[in-house]
Amino acid sequence: MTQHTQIDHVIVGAGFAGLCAAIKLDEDGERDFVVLEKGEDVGGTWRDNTYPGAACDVPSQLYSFSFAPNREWSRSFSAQPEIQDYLQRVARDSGTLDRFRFDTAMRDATWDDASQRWIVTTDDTTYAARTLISGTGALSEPRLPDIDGIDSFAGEVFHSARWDHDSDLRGKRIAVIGTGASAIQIVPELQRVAGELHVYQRTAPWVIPRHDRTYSGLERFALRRVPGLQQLYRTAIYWGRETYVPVFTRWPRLAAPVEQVAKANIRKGISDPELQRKVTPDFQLGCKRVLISNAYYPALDADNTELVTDPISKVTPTGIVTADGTEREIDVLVVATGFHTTDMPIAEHITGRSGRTLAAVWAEHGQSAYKGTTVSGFPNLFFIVGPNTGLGHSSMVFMIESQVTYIRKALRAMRRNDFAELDVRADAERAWSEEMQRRMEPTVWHTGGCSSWYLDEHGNNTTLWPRTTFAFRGELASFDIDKYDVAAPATTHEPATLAGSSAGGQR
Ligand code: N01
Repeated sequence: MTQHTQIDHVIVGAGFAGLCAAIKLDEDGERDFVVLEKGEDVGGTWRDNTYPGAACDVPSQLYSFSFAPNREWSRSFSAQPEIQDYLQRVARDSGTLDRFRFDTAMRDATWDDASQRWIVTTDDTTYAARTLISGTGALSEPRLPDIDGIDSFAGEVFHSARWDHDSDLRGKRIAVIGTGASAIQIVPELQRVAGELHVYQRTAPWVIPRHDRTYSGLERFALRRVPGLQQLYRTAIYWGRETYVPVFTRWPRLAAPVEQVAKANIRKGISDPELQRKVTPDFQLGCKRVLISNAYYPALDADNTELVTDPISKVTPTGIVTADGTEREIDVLVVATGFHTTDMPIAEHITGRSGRTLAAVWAEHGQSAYKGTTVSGFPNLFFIVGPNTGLGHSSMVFMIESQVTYIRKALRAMRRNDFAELDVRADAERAWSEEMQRRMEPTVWHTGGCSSWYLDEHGNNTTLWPRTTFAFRGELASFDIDKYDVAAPATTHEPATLAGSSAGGQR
């Protein structure tokens, strides 16, 4: 019989989400946990996305944990190495790294009713865990395009999130498929070194200027030394960003002046009127993520770059053929085609009380989770960055901290009341998801005339949060146990009772 390692919590993923969970659980005295991380380091998406030009499009001051402010940011929008350094530093300083297992993927997690635990397997260990906390996020599994012949390409090919740094790109003929947030950062860097650069655009994105700058020595000194200054700066940026919410969710037409700014950005960066026309979006700003760059349009306008808007019909061993029959020969193919966002891969590996995987459950109506965190029939499973928690306008770190607060309160309720199980009620989860979809109706993500990774195959937006981030924080500020079925440890054969309250159903 397999030996099970008894443990309180298994946390999956060591990016911002998993790291935050580990630190805060540790702070609460919940020290019996392991963090399973398939990569070799902390950082998650910031460890994986090392492509040239990788940087954050959320201002640096907002892009850190509230409990671990970074006094060292060198510029207003940080580049990937600085963010990765920050995460490594926070992890080191937290004193929790002894419980991180790197190069260790979670294979499967199955709820076991008899022991009231998650049986979690890795290649070499089987854990029996009281709770399972997923911090794998929505942008971790690259989505490769389903293009005829792509496997036959004989040159080098890699996804933006799996950059091959051994590849010498100087003077090469390079193709980039995609014009999303990753591609617009990559293209200017490649244009500088490539012999020829072909950018394959399916949909032109909105790109506004990037107001990025290096902090002066005086600013850095002041941010480090003047009490409260950094917090003030952060707060000002936070509230500035929140003003986008009513525009995206209620009155998308208010974004018209920003569209004019974006069009001016096109005219500034591109001289050729035909190219200007090709890069002008045909949907409302905000429907897809609004991108920021000063370098993208000039790179497209450069002599060694061609923007290809004819659809790709196939890839051959030597190049890419478009619908008009033209074949462009290339040496390197960069696939910047995004991630599995509405079909979280971890869901295939989690089996709940009914014996069905989460992927099978979600396949029926699309992914959903109560408050983006808990799923009915999957007791003691908590998501961080779960369904409908994504943002287009502000920092995910704020959402992550809000969810971790909710999880901590759930764990405290379990300890206080000696509950072995918390299972969100199906009606509560359904009502939450229906409210999400009702709130989505007037948003630009539905009405803006684009197709985006925010929407699933049913046309539902199961990725973004449709309200302010402070509303999210408010919703998750306390643990609403009345929305949960609870159960006492089976060995006691006693029904669970809630200390000081009659709320909450019992199994
Ligand atoms: O991916 P995307 P990404 N044939 O899905 C195209 C975050 N991020 O990696 O628009 C041809 O946005 C697709 O075309 P279309 C951020 O949240 C943050 O760029 O679907 N083209 C699109 O142009 C972002 O939203 C930062 O018509 C195909 C592109 O590929 C998320 O990551 C930086 C295709 C995919 O764009 C994902 O961004 C970078 C096909 N078969 C990323 N399939 C920060 O700065 C897809 N495309 C924080």
